Amino acid sequence: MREFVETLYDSYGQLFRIDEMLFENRTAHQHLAIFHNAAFGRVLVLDGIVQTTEKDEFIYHEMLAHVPILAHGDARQVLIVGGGDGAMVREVACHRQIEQITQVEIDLRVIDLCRQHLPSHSNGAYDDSRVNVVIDDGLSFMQSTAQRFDVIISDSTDPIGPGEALFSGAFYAACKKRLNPGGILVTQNGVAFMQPSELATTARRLSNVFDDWHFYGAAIPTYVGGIMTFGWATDDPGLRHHSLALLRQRYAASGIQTRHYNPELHRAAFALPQHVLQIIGKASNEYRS
Ligand code: AG3
Repeated sequence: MREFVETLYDSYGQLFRIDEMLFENRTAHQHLAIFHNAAFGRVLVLDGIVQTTEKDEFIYHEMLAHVPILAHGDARQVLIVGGGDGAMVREVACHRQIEQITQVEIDLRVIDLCRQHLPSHSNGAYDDSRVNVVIDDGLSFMQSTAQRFDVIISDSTDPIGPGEALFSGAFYAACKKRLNPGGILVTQNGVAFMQPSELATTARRLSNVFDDWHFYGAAIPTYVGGIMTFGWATDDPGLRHHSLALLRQRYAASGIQTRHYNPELHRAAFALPQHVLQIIGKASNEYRS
């Protein structure tokens, strides 16, 4: 019996029994493993860090796709940066009004190996004619493309290795330039309790670039240690304060089927605990009384 121990943190982590190893090797960019675990189904690991599992991926992908798309209300052009496992493409493609989905992924092998060994993640979404895959570094793509987007989703690894550039001020500035008016950038931003400095750094960088920025959260079992925070950045502060009635109407009209997302949760996800507000520099006494 083999075990996988995640190496993300020095003194704490999670352990999976490897019931079957499906693939394990280096790609040109990183070490990649896909194995089966009885509790979580197939698990994708990059450079020793769990990226996604069959059992709990829906929480992450639904929250990172549907929150900005339904908040925007009329997204036509969507960009996914990273997301080589294909589940973000799958969730975005559920929205019928979207005309073009561009995905920029640095490592073609991630896409190919996940289509082969993790097929329920993309679930055929790469056959959708609206999807255009670009194999490139996310930062250099953002700095060179002339395209504009209504929603940009940074579905990245942690800021270690190939993912580091996607947490830079230069990346956020490039995203802002490539957003249409009323466009929204959302980002994978780590587990707040375990990665507070990553959160604080992103907060500072987003505040330098965007008129309105915040974070929202979701608890995802295999990103251990509490809620994961997602960065939110736009030039329109109203987009994170929509009424429940409006979100319900958009959700119903979209026809999407979800297992985690719903309009009530959409609104609630922006309510952050005091200790997280402190990390991002937004805690104030009015929340305490
Ligand atoms: N990428 C986010 C993995 C983050 C894991 N890190 C952590 N536990 N802080 C997910 C890619 C899914 N498409």
